[in-house]
Amino acid sequence: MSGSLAGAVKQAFTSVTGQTAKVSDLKNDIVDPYANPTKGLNTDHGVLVADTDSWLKASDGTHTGPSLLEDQIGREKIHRFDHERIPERVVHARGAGAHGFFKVYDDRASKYTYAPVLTDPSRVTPTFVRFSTVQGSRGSADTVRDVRGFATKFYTPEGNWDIVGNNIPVFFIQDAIKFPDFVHAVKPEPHNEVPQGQSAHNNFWDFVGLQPESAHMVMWVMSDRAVPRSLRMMQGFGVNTYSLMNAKGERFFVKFHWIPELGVHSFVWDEALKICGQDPDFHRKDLEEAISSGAYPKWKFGIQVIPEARQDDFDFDPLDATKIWPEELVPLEIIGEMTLNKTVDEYFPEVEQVAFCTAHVVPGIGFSDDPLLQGRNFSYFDTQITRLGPNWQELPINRPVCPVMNFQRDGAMRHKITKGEVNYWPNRKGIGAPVPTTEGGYADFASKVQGIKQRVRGSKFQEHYNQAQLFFNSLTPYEQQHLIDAISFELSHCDDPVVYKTYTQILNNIDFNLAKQVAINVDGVVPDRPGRENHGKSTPTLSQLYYAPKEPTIKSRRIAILLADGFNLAEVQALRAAFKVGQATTWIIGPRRGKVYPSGQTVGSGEGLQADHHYEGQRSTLFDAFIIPSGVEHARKLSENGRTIHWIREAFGHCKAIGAIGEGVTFLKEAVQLPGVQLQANLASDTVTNSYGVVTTGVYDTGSAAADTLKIAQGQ
Ligand code: HDD
Repeated sequence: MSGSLAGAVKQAFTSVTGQTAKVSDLKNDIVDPYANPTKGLNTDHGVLVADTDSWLKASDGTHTGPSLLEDQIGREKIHRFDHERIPERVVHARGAGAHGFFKVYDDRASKYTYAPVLTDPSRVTPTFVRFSTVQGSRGSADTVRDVRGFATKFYTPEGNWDIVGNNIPVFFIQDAIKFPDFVHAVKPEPHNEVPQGQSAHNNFWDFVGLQPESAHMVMWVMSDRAVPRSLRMMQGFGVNTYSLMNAKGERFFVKFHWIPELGVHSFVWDEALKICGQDPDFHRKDLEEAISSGAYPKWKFGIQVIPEARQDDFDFDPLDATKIWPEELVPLEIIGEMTLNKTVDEYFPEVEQVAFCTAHVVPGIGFSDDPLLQGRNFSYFDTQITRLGPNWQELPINRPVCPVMNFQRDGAMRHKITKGEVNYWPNRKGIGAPVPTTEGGYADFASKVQGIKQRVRGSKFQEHYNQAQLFFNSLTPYEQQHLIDAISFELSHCDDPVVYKTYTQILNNIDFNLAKQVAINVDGVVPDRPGRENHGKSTPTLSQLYYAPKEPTIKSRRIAILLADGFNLAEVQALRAAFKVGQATTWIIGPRRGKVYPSGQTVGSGEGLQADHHYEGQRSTLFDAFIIPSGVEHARKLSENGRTIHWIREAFGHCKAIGAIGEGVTFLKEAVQLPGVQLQANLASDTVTNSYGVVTTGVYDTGSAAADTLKIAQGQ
């Protein structure tokens, strides 16, 4: 791009600020039949259609008669329908996406890179993010145990930049050549296409047992990280090692991080399993609900940087994707943030057709010799050709917001029409036509390469257990227990003893107690001594707790108020108002979807309060917290109903926040009368009692409700 053209592009881009640069780019492609009604229904070639309900027939009026092939309108409809499906992604098939924007706080990263997207604080870069699960197909459930994809497209004036990351910072394999083997092993088995949306089967555990480089990643996938509460409450990682180049011509290795504003939170396994059936679309609905209600998901953006000259200074190889860079050794520098503020208008053209590519970088950002990244740089472009055709980058969601001019031409589904007599370079036209530029073009970092051609991996790539131990050691005791339970669940689903006996032996290289407990649970090989000493090191940044927001928040949390007829209306109104202030959403759950009647109103004829769901319509798993207000009749009816007792018992078992007032406390106490549970509950005064995370009070001052309720909901 010539200098003057580059300037004009930058100006055009920044004048349309923020996310609107991409959103407005898409405007011409968006059809809204409701906002601009056309005269009628058309065929694809624009002819008005009078009847879209009956195929053209040879009928005598009494009998239907044969359908005629000559009906071009019927044929067109069926042809188009027959070809609606495109191949789903070979991995990460199920996803949800949203538009947003990215900003850096200042220019501090300019010591590492000259990429304006990372250094110019006046820029608002439009982004599109697609979150995904890996194993399941497009129709699988959201809350399965799996890695989550976190792929971000930055539409910059210098071209598109994609970070195609995950919510886990490491990967199963070190070298891209193993990817087909790994994916075949984790996907449904070839003979019966089982299982869907999970790794709990022989082939996955067989493979990882024979491929010990996956040990570290297996720890992460069996931890709570793999059952996130929300796509908005997980970290994102670029995983691979990229490079940054600065204006002085120096090069740095870099890892990219996303840190969610709301903290990192997970389901307990039992909840995740149940939601797979109760609401398989839970995560994509949660994303849509948050953005639509104005609770925009936000992440801080950080980089870890290692100067090229320090590559050999660590006991791990910084180019090995099965290793993290511990933050004690390589600090995380927070340089910006991303907000998602717009849901998609139509799923297929946006979320299904968005196509990422690790090789999409902009000037100032480059690659490294990370052997996983090198293979990925080949694979992504290639897979889009199968999914979307060779002109996939012209699709509205994928095309850059800066001009694209070159001599790539033709191919299936070419959209653009390019003027001019020449489609090659060099050509007689020269300046004025697209010419390679000397200013602002992508510059490869000039580096010396030497070696002997051979199929090898670096010497530090041979060590597989140090960081698996580091991760396990860094978890809190309950996080460790969840991990032990998860591996036990998965190995219990493997029926080949070779598989589960091998894996319990692998575990003994990570932690003796971990291996012993799992082996006892699943009939594995119970060790009598550690397979390898535990180095005992830990680091706080690996536990989810580390990311808890500084101020507790109920923002975007789903709070259910459980009601029966005869409840205290003033309390419910005060609670709802308080939750609204805290930006939580409140849901009234009653005996019927319709009016529920407070004390003082006649059931069936009072003004009532509209319930969002009835007891059978939803389950406790779908909410973060519960409130049971006071009311004599209401509490009695709740106590008599098996389903409402189950709501509260299940919520209690899942360690959810539960609040109860007055007679509501009596119901709550009865419902959670479980072996070993001695709930301290306050029935007598307005003092708030907190026991097992259950918050109770006998009397509730609805006048000062807002402040109090927020404190209660935040567990203070
Ligand atoms: Fe990959 C999709 C993330 C290794 C080959 N990958 C895909 C997506 C994500 C990742 C988030 C979904 C993108 C979307 O939403 O459209 N993949 C990763 C991460 C990896 C990784 C974090 C390890 C660091 N992937 C990896 C390797 C290869 C691939 C080693 C092949 C050599 N990945 C693909 C693919 C996919 C893909 C086959 C399927 C659909 C697509 O690309 O667009 O090319």
